[in-house]
Amino acid sequence: MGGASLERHGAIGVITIDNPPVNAMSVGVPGAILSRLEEAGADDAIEAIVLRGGGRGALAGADIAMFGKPWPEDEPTLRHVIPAIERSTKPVIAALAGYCLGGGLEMALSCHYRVASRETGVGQPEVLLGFPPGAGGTQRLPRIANVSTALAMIVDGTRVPAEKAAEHGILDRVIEGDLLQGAVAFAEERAAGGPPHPLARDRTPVLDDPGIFEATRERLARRARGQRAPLACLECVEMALSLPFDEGIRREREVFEACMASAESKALRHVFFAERQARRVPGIGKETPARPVERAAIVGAGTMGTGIATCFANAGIPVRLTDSDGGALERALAAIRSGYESRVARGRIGTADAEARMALIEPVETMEGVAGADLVIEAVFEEMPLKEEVFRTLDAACDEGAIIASNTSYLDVNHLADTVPRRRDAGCVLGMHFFSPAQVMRLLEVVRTDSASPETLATVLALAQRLGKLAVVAGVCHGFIGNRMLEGYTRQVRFLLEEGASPVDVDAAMTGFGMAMGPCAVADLAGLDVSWRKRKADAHLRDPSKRYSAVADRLCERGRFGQKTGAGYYRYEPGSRTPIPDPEVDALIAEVAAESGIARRSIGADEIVERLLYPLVNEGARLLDEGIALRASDVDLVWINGYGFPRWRGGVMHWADGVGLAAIHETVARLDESEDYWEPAPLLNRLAADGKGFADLDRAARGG
Ligand code: T1G
Ligand code: NAD
Repeated sequence: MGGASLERHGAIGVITIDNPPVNAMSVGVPGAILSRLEEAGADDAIEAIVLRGGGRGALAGADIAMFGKPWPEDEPTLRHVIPAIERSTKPVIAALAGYCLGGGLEMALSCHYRVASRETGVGQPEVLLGFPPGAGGTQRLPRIANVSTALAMIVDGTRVPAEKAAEHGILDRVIEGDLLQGAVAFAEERAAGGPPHPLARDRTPVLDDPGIFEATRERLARRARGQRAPLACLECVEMALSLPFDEGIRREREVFEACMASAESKALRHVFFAERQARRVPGIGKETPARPVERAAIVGAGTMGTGIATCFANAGIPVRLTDSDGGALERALAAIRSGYESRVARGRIGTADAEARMALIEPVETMEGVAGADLVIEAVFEEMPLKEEVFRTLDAACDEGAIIASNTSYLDVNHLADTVPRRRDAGCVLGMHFFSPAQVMRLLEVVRTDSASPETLATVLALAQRLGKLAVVAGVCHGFIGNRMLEGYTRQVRFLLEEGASPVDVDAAMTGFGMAMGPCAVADLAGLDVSWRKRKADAHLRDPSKRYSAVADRLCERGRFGQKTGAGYYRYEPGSRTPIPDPEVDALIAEVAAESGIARRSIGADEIVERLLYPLVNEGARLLDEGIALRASDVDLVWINGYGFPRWRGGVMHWADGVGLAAIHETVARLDESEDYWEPAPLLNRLAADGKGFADLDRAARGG
């Protein structure tokens, strides 16, 4: 159990909170802080108190694992610590290092002063967990920083680096060198200066921009559709201006508690732990050595190769890029350069930084040029014979021990490993499935081949973190986790169109649900031609007895490949990405429906949502049963970070648990009677019969 200690440094009492790894306010910690505060207060030799986190110094706030669980009745909480700090007649100085977040920052804001080392980040990330700060953050921060700064921090949950925080008055000093020494020196100065020592509660908020609430409200209406917490944050900050301090604190707590009990918050907390759970991979432990990746190479400088090379450069890793088509290589470099130029123009990165990143990308003319790389990612066309050939050439060109990864979307990576037996036997082949645009999308599916060694996997997982990616491990199958599930989703889109929904109906239902984009708009953005070509190539494999919709094929036959041809499910004005409903498409769909003898009807949003999401749930259950996905929460992460599923709904499997698997099973079984592709997954049958959810399954797998 965590605690807190008190040490004397001359006339300064230093309280160190000790609850590794991030000094969260778990049961026992607030009580220990209170006791140390009392001791320091009673000690006449102490003139001022420094309060800091132990270890690397983080103060991560409330213990998230405790939410929704009962807090022992006689145990003090952070909300007892804060008034005790404010009552202290000796000045209390928060000394911050690493991260100071949530309740950690709220505690620091209640101190008389705050100092921090330069690499510290401060923030109120509560909104990302579905609630506003609940220990006074919404009332104190706007009294310390100006209102628009506080509002942005609380509504968006963004972290502010120490230097910026000092500019905003959140920190009184940024300490160079040893933090403890600097904090003690600062405390001595303030103690010598004598009272009064300022408290946030006594200050008046400064409304620096009178239009800020309205502007933020409008922004949230667009960006945070369907979510409650961001708006709740805004309302709480507004109260800092309209209510007396103590009344504001009371109201903040009410809003906090209501939000904490919401499905939205439950979902976001689920995602927080899911992200940390995803790093736990059977057979890989802290003791598994990860090899350093000092140099990388990418083969294929198309859409994906270009984005992946950018990822490496952004992470400071030298990367070689090659393509059999010299023109493609030139275009890739031009695209990367213009990407950086636009980031410079928008003030995201400095010119020198952009140049430095550009310099890390080295074009090479042949695949032999990848020699010396620790890891090579293949991103050529999605054709097995071509990839086999590329793998063989790479195997000959690469150093012994170098990892060869494929960015294939669907193909059998075990088969690819078999084409390079020596490297397969060394455990050095696997899939690294990036998502487009690779430099933006956070998801990386790490496809674990049967032969991949624990070291290779550990290396790639560590690399993913350096690249800023969220890695989810998937087994080998057609399409892995995400794309395999996608098939049922897009199939139902075409069926619904035939049955009477328009592209606008489908997209509006799904964005209304919270998806980042509707499926028809996504198809237009990604391009309809690639899957069309694939469907034509695989036509002989299709079961002719099963329902098939020709809607997408028919669009492609008319040259409607999506945005790139100015027309797909929608039409587009030249240079614009705004989808415009097109009567020609409506007529085309009606024609296809008539040919198939389908009577058209009007279809409501609820039915659209069910018809598109239930196949995801059903396929997700199959992936779990087959061991392709390690846990349901991994499936959630894939759909949130790769396919625009709303994070605040917790991912598709978490959402399904909320709907109830028995209810979903009933609908799936009913649809199965009249339409192909709906056969309930065995796992869905079992869980529904047992009255269980996917969370129960995950919990059992964790052994608790
Ligand atoms: N509570 C419980 N466990 C936490 C935790 C927390 N607040 N923060 C981190 N952990 C665990 C995490 O699960 C992991 O465990 C380990 O610590 C290392 O974390 C009243 C109500 C601090 C930036 O939202 O953003 O205060 O998986 O792997 O990448 O208003 O953790 O190893 O077993 O993420 O270095 C607000 C959440 C709470 C901060 C460190 N605070 N944490 O990142 O390591 S609400 C937050 C983070 C609140 C008040 C309210 C990050 C980090 P394990 P990690 P990291
Ligand atoms: P792309 O057509 O944009 O680029 C492929 C590049 O590979 C072309 O520049 C081509 O010249 C090059 N190439 C072909 N043969 C080569 C060879 N022998 N040696 C070197 N270069 C060669 O394709 P893409 O969209 O970037 O897809 C690449 C891979 O990534 C595919 O396997 C695809 O399935 C996968 N993928 C694509 C996406 C996506 O959204 N586009 C997403 C994830 C994964």
